[in-house]
Amino acid sequence: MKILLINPPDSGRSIPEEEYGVTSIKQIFRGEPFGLEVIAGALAGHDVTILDMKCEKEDALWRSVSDFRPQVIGLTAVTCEANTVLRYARKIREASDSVIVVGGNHATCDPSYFNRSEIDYIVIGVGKKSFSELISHIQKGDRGVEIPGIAKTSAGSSFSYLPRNYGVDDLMDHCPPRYDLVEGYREHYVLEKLGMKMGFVMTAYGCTHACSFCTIPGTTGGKYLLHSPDSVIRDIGLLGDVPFIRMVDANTFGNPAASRDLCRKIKNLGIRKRFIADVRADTVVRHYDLLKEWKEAGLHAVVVGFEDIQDGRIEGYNKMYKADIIPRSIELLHELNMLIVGDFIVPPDYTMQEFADLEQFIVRNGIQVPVLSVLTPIPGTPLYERMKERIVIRDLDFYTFTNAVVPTALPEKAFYETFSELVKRLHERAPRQT
Ligand code: B12
Ligand code: SF4
Repeated sequence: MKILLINPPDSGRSIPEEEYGVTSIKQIFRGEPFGLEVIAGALAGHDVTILDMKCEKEDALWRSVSDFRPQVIGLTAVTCEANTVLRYARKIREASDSVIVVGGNHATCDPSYFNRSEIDYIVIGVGKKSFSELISHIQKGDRGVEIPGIAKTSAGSSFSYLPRNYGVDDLMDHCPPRYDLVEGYREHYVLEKLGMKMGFVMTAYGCTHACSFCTIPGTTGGKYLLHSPDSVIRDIGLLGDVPFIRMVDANTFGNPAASRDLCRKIKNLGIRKRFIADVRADTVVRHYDLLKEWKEAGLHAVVVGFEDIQDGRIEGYNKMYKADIIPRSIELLHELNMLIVGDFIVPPDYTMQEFADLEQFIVRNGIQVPVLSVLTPIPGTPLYERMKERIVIRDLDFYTFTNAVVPTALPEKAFYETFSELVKRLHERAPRQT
């Protein structure tokens, strides 16, 4: 069958960018549509194309639909891309009779959002195996089948689907991601400041924790699923001469023993790459030796979701550690000479004093690349349940993690001015090399 997989363009709106002169909020890491490459890996025998609209102009989409004439079109979306994907789906529906499937982070968090006539199926959570099962059924002409983890849309009537009991089988380690399908785009997937190519691999899916704001635990039903070290090494090899490897796990060192095993294999095989991984602050402190081994294996930068510096707020996020672990983890990362990309969440009820304390903390602790986002309740998360009554901005275009979607404690203008000025100051301080 002919299958077209579409990565939507950069979407969404940002008040600090539109009104307060911030230009630096855009992600420092650009990257390939890895979720689509992964699902394409399980579609052997089919004619699959990936269209990355983050690198194309809009007419490429309509050309692809009319020239390639796909029988199935799959779209992926995070929350701020959901409306763009619906817009695409509506236009595709008018122009073709393709089966239209949506998957990815937003489809997983809030599948009912896509229960509309322009969509046929919604794939929830880890989608590699379930989507390949769906394709087999569609090929046989069986479109009514119930597959766990996939919802058939029923616009206008009640919405339900069979939940899937995700397991390592869903990762289908024996089928590598189809990196070849984005080869033509590879020059776009660069580390902005260095202009160096970067490729994605995944070592583990899901997370060992369940922070209240985070969408990741929902993608695996709360499980932490490990890829085999051999499959990770195979994937690094498939990326060829790409110098930077971003491990796009949400939590790379969640199983220290397995992670040590992978690290040693990389070292023993003499693989020489610069790795970027996501790590929890408490993992750095508890498993410093592991980080040290990874440093020797090429770990260059770590993305750490510190989120806040106060115990009360950290507890509210269910991070499961105390604030004092944060400076200790930073100290250890400095000892390793590791580049720290530190994520912090600014809640809409932040006070001037809290803004000042956060800035002081970041500067004092020498976090080289601080990334500030505004607390955003994504449907499907515990945080959303807590905040939903107070939400004043419901348009998902604003769910770029840069806007206050509930009222701010400070006057709104003061909140955005303070946030934007802080982002600009921190950006100016950041080192040229990431
Ligand atoms: C790499 C990455 C990026 C890359 C994206 C590259 C690309 N795709 O074009 C870049 C850096 C550009 C990026 C940008 C942003 N990102 Co981002 N990103 C990630 C990251 C780290 C990894 C994604 C990934 O590759 N996962 C691995 C693959 C295999 O998993 P997957 O994509 O979920 O795919 C699986 C399933 O979802 C499903 N699936 C996915 N798509 C489809 C499609 C179909 C048809 C089917 C059947 C199945 C299916 O099957 C796949 C295999 O199981 C995640 C965190 C994480 N660890 O997941 C955040 C994450 C996805 N990003 C997030 C956010 C918020 C953003 C930004 C808004 C941040 C910002 N302020 O700029 C922007 C959005 C861009 C925009 N404005 O349009 C959030 C999304 C939360 C949400 N619901 O909105 C996440 C979860 C991180 C977080 N902090 O919570 N991001
Ligand atoms: S924020 Fe990080 S540690 Fe917390 S659940 Fe999400 S991925 Fe896991």
